[in-house]
Amino acid sequence: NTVKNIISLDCGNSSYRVVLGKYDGNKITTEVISQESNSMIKVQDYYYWDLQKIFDFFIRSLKEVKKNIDRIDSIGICTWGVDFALYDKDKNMISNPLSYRNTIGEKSLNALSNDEKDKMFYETGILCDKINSVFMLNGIKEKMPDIFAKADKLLMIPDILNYMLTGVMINEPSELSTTQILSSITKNISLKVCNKFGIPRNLFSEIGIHGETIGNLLPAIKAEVGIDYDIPVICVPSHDTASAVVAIPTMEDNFAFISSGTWSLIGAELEKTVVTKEVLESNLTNEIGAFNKITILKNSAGMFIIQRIKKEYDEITNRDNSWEEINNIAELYNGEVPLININNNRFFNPVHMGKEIYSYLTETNQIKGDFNWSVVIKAVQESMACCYAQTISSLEKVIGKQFEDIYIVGGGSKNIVVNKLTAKRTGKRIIACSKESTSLGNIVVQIKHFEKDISLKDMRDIVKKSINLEEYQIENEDNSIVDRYSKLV
Ligand code: LRH
Repeated sequence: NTVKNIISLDCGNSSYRVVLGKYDGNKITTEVISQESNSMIKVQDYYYWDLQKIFDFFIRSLKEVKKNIDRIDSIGICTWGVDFALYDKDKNMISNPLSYRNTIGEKSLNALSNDEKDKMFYETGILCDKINSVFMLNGIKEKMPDIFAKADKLLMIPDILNYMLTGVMINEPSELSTTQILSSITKNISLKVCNKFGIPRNLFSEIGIHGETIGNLLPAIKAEVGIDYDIPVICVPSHDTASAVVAIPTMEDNFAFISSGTWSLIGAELEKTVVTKEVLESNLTNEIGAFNKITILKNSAGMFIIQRIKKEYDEITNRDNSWEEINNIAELYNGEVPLININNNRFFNPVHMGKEIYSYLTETNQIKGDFNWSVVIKAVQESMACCYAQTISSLEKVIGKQFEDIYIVGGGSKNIVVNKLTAKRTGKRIIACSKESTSLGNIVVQIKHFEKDISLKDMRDIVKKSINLEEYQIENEDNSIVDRYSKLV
């Protein structure tokens, strides 16, 4: 058995990285080759992503990785969901992708009646949410009509990178389901949604199939990187959540997960979408996962809030504080557990996160007196755990299953404080998996290019042999805190 050298590019909102996975026929060893921070760039009225910069980073990383291995065998791309760019009929990107943290999409969501929102959910399986691409696309139509008129194709962020690398345009299904234009029930573009919003059906390309080749690296890129053989770019579950869920090391069909990064995706894997009133009322959504599985989940604010707080605290202390230092500040607080509704819109993109949280705590009579960081940080940690506990319990109700274990995947799985609190508030066993779960999932799916008969279970077995797990279990001592959290507005 020769070792396969498999490359993953995983782009998150706060950083992107290239990971080399070496697969020896049994397990994968991973190495982070390079990493850079990512951020939205505000130009005049809008926040944009810089895709050319990410592309350049990837090419530099390929040059780097090539130095130490004989051959790159394949490549797969994952990114966050919902964002996209429009291409004209000559296949040129019309403008850099806007970030979902812009507000231009909100108007068209707010214009929908409750009945219309419910209908959108029953049609697509996806919960109406202001970040869904369908609303952004509508915002573009209204605010940037010339751009919309010129649009011939819509590519999601990973589709853009795949296109830059291969010259082939496809729409990958897990990522496309975050638009709310693809129905996760039929797995086809919803003509009803297209017609309702005046979105041309032909903006969409062929829908990719997981494990198949999108195309080979373009000759000019091969020349730039300095290689003379073909490298296939594989259609992996390119929504980071979908790849991270592949990397859950279990042989069970019934498991709960938290994919923890900028966002926290709290959910379970199913064979079919569940489109009931209960799902709708619990704010759950049915996204497309790997190999046509469904991930039913809640899209919750995640590490974004605490990352923002750290940034603000770093700025005022004029140094790069470690996470341990940040956690220690929270430990200084010993009053009653402070709670915020982490999904309240006021925490979506405030000017000052710390102050916004403190105002919330004051307004809800949880705290008096001058601003202090301890209570703010404590509130975020505690509230994240409560949100997880509340969501897992509504998930259990709507799908009629009980979970014993919760797998935490992604960068946030290394947040020990939140892991322990989650164990405490859920009363369940928390299994923290790999920090690089998205890349592991991405890499293990690429194995299908070399081993056609490999199943999703086989992939999870490979992951299981490849990583170390940390477990947390704490008696659930007080349910009243989760109840208190559930009542917050
Ligand atoms: C998580 C995620 C999430 C949302 C958001 C924009 O990284 O992909 O599922 O779609 O980013």
